[in-house]
Amino acid sequence: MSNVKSIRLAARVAKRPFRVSIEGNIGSGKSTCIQHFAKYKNVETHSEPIQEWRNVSGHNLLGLLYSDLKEWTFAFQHYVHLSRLKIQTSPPSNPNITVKIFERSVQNSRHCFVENAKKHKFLRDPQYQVLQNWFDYTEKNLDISLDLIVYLRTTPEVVWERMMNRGRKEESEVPLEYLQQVHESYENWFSSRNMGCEVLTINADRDIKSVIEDLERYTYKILGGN
Ligand code: UDP
Ligand code: D5M
Ligand code: MG
Repeated sequence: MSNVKSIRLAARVAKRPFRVSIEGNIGSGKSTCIQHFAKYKNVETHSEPIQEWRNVSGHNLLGLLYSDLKEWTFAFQHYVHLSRLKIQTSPPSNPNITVKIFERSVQNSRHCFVENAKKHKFLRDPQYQVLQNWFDYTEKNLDISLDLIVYLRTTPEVVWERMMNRGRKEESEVPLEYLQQVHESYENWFSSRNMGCEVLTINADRDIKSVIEDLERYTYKILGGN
């Protein structure tokens, strides 16, 4: 149980758990780091539901995405949007939950992957506009706000190597260039004026032990303390 007494204002007023999104490039260590917080009884953790993306009524959407980004980005973004909405807005699993920590966010899809897809023409303009309409509607009508972002910042070469060593079959042909694009999109997103919440940046090129030590140091903040 954390000793955090004060969960920050926005979450308190909205009577919902404090929301933390763990962000970073593919292979930056998000899924590994998120497990670290599962030990707290007042924390609910959500890794990305990769297994769901691999089996949409028998279709492997993640595999299709990387087989042809131009053909499948539109469908993939719709499905990811649904996954992220469920995670971000679902009520906590029990009344003791005061903090929700999840891997990536609706905001990430919008400002990072979808912007990247538009820039590199994986989405055509009508498709991009349809997605923008969904994001606008979602933001206006549902509370998807974040209270803190933890950015596991990496260099593309480091995470490309990790991704290759991890050996997910769908990602086996993903070139370094794609991770460079995703990195640039993250950097652009986080350099924008109006993030809506604090961004805690951690150097995640280092070994996982050092990254976890940093996260330990920031536990109070990550668990909603001021
Ligand atoms: N990994 C690593 N060092 C780190 C973080 C992760 O070697 O500092 C490895 C980890 O064991 C996994 C891969 O890199 O094989 C990607 O980690 P993870 O799936 O947690 O990253 P994500 O893609 O979720 O950000
Ligand atoms: O992310 C899991 C995998 O899913 C990785 O190949 C990136 C991909 N992903 C996740 N979200 C998106 C969006 N919104 N668009 C395109 N691709 C996406 P990992 O970082 O390995 O945990
Ligand atoms: Mg992951």
